[in-house]
Amino acid sequence: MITADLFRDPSDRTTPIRLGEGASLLPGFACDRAEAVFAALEEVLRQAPLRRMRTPGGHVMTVAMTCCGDRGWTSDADGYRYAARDPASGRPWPPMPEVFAELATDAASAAGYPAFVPDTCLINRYVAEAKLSPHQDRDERDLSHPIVSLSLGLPARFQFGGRHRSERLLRTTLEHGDVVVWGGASRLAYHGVLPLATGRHPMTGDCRYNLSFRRAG
Ligand code: MD3
Ligand code: FE
Repeated sequence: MITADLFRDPSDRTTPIRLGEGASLLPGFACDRAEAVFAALEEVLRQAPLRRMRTPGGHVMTVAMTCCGDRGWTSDADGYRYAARDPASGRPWPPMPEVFAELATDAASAAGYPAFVPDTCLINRYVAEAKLSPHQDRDERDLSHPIVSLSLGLPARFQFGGRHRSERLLRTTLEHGDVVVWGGASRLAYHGVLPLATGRHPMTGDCRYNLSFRRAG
């Protein structure tokens, strides 16, 4: 068997599910604040519009991205990095909304990482067929901080493995309101998102958003 589905009881929206060493799925953790988070997201997107970035290898990503907070992740022909300004506008990234930071701190705490304070949020938007190939996130200065990830809108098939690309990938579905906290040994796990299936969600329409809260500086 190449991949395996993780057991989920759809009626259980409270118990953390262990995805790996240091990684917890909190099903529906953000459902009750999704409306407030989405309103704040729309305001951020007005100030720093989503854009499809170019990879150092010369491809244009299918996922559209933007950021908020003290710095933001960007990619272009020169490589990947965190920068204090939005290269599209030359202005600082929009400030991180309080509802974002509070959600990230609360989720990290529920997963066993007390006092997590993000300094950036990377916002990904997937439309049908958009995907993210397996990769590691290692551009942050101190990899002892976890990453907190929130899914909004259409569901996605998410895959994750180990610290080496050769390790077997497991799959799970990330749904609207789900939060995953990645720390410890899972912080350097390879992970990716399979091409998004067409659909419609009452909050987001034909797309999925993923917000990942990080401490990059
Ligand atoms: C596992 N985003 O932006 S979030 C990314 O759904 C990214 O948009 C995906 O991977 C998305 O870099 C997945 C879940 C996630 C985020 C960071 C991780 C999983 C992670 C870091 C280490 C291990
Ligand atoms: Fe990632």
